[in-house]
Amino acid sequence: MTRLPEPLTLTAPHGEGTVLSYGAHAMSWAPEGHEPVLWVSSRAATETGRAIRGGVPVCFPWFGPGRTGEMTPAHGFARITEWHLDDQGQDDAGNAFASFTLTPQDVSEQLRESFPHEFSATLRMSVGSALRLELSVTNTGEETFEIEEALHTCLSVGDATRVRVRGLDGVPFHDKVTKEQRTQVGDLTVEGETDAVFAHRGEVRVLDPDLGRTLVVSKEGSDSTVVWNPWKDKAVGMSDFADDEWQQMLCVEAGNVMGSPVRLAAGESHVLAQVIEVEPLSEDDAALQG
Ligand code: TA6
Repeated sequence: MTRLPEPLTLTAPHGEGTVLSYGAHAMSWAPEGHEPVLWVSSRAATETGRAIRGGVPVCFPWFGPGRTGEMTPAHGFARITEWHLDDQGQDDAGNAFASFTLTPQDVSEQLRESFPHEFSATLRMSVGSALRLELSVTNTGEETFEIEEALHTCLSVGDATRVRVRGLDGVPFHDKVTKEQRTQVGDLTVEGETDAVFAHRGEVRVLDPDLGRTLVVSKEGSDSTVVWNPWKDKAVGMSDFADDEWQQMLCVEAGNVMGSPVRLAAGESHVLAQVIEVEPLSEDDAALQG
């Protein structure tokens, strides 16, 4: 294990962020005039070889233990591997961006055995008044393969027990806590350990009465939306969670996981994107939480 690389700072007129080449890991983003939007644990790993708790881990080429339920490391090898910075600058809209690539040659031989395919992955982070993350995967080999992927976005919230996630009403989901198939009714609220994989392609809005803001989370090329909060009991058992931090975070993840893998024939590519913007909380929504 070695110390993490220095973060790359992306500075734009309407926002600023930081990203590591290790895992192509977005670590921070704050739009002009707002508090930081991404949460990172105070006990997050500071050395390579371990996943970083918080920011936006890139889950690839599998999610969690994979569809076999036995894959290691959890969430694949991309987030614990050094990516190559291959471009950075300002785009025509004035956003600051950086782009990283990963190929099998960058992955340790041992980890590569779990996914013996030729691929090229690119993670592009763009910051300004919005945060845009794009994971593009190309099958550069001769054989068709399937992947799972997710942008495991950890949002900073004032109090997870008081936020409401709007946009999932009526959406079916797999409850990873109870192992049940269920359907969401109304806004999602966090009343215990929450670990849900929704069959969902649209936008969600995270209403945060304590920070007085709405985080608008939209996406492209994604059939799964994952919502996760470990709650206090599970967080206490995680060394990279300070005991009370679970209440200041909520993961809302764009992905293609479990029953919605991405299948790529030779030469095919797929892009998964997530965009986060900050809006003020409406008076009606603020009143909801009292
Ligand atoms: O995205 C939710 C989830 O799959 C949960 O099941 C939980 O395991 C979380 O990811 C964190 O995973 P990690 O490997 O980063 O501890």
